[in-house]
Amino acid sequence: MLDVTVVGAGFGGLYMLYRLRELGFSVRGIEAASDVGGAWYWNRYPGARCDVESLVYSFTFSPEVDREWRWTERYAAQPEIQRYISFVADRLDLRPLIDFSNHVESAVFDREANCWRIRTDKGLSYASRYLVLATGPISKPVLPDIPGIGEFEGSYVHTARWPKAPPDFAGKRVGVVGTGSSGIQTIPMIAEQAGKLYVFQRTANYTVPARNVALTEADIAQWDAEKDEIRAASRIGMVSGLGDVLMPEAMRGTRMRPASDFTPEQRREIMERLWQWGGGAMIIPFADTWIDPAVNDEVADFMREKIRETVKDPEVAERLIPRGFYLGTKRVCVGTSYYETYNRDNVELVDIKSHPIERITPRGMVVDGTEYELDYIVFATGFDALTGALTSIELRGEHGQTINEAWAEGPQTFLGLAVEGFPNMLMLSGPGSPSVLSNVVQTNEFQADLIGRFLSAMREGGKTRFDVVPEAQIEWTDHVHEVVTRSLFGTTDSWYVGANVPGKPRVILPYAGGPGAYRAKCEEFCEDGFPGFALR
Ligand code: N01
Repeated sequence: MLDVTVVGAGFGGLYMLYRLRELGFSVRGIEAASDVGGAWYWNRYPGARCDVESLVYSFTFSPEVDREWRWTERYAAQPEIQRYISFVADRLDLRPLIDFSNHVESAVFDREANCWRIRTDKGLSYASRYLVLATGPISKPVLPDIPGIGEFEGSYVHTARWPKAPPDFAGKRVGVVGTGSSGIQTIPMIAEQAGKLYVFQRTANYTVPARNVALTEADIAQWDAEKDEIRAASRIGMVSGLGDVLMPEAMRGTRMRPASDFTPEQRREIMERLWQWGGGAMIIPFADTWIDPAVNDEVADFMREKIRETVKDPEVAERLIPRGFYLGTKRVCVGTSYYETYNRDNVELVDIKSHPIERITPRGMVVDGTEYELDYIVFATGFDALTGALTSIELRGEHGQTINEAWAEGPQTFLGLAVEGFPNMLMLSGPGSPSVLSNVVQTNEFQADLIGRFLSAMREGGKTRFDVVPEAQIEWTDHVHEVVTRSLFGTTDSWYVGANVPGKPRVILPYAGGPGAYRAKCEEFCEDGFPGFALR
């Protein structure tokens, strides 16, 4: 029997494998894709690029990797990130630990044998004392259920399942549905190729300019000097690490302070500087942007002005202006030439909020009685986030109950790490953890280290089974639900609260209390002998 099976070989799964192997556990990885990379393996649509800066969207645990890898751009594109993850897998000799091209269909806890029995679609099976699910927070794509989709005579594709042989849009009529982070990255790229591009927009979101640039020798030298400090800040902050790498110190400082520390003129100047600096920094220019509605409105108004300045047709500009939700409560997008793209003659914005898509026909898509003829439809329609990859596995706990049943009213976890009724099972970046509301790479590292510490303590204490204590799960889940009421996050229908998936319970999915508070809770858990878990 294996000690541990790790499902998923993205950033989290890879590091988990490494850590457990270093600690002397027998461990095996299972990955649905034919290569490492996780989200970065699948999301290879044109324009796919990380909207967190490459220097800080990297592993921090390995001096060898740090020394030998050199990022070329401020915001790395998908191919470079995929090369990075491959480099790490090779450098640390992790590939031999992984069974690729195997999708886990079921994982069932066997009470008698005290182990997880895991099966894949290719017929591989495993028995493992512990199960770690590193299946990724945004890995299960959602295709909208639009009548007639099967009759479409052109081709359609989801951004998160982009074929390795990419579609050739040259001169073609293309429709993109969805204007979240994926949509706004791919729309400008497709517009450059397509004969005609229709963007079907349901909700206008905020997009800030990335202002991506090549990294210079001087940038790398500055990073080397500052990286320990920046990484330390980005481990604990929701704010830091979002766009402030290589930023002058004075600009960084203002982001940690509430808006009321500044006069209206100073605030405007700060926002203008951040807008020009580009990237995620503008998402949260003041510490209370996501807490105080008045501050949020002021930042949102600033961005609305920028959209009006950029888009030449005032009617189109008005349709692109986000309204009706607080800035940041739907994830703000970071893009390149997004608003400028609507000044092109071959791009047309179609409003599907007031008139939803009626149906797909063999020739195209019907909205408000008009048939838009299309050769391709690109669905940039997002993910069943945080829980989708887990609930799509037949995951059965101690009494045969599925995770779907356990989470019928929304996910309940202890520290976002484990679930009552599912002994010896652990998650990385799962619901109830800071996950997508933090630097995910660093949170994965933290959780994987914690799991390593915990399983080592189990081994040293001669224990082979842990169970989440029901009260501990209730307490943590209540805290996750309570802490979100202190911010504006719960106010908006977004994938953060499961609102994008029909029938999914509407509850906050990630822990919104910040990675610093989360780490402190986890440290207490380790230092106090793992209360919340019953060990035997
Ligand atoms: O998905 P989304 P995404 N009919 O859910 C629309 C990460 N990411 O793939 O807002 C019509 O944000 C939907 O409309 P509405 C990042 O965390 C990171 O873009 O629901 N429209 C929305 O416009 C991001 O937040 C990077 O009204 C429908 C869009 O589709 C997360 O992944 C890059 C519809 C979906 O937006 C998800 O981003 C890309 C329907 N039935 C993504 N259903 C990085 O750079 C949905 N929509 C790191």
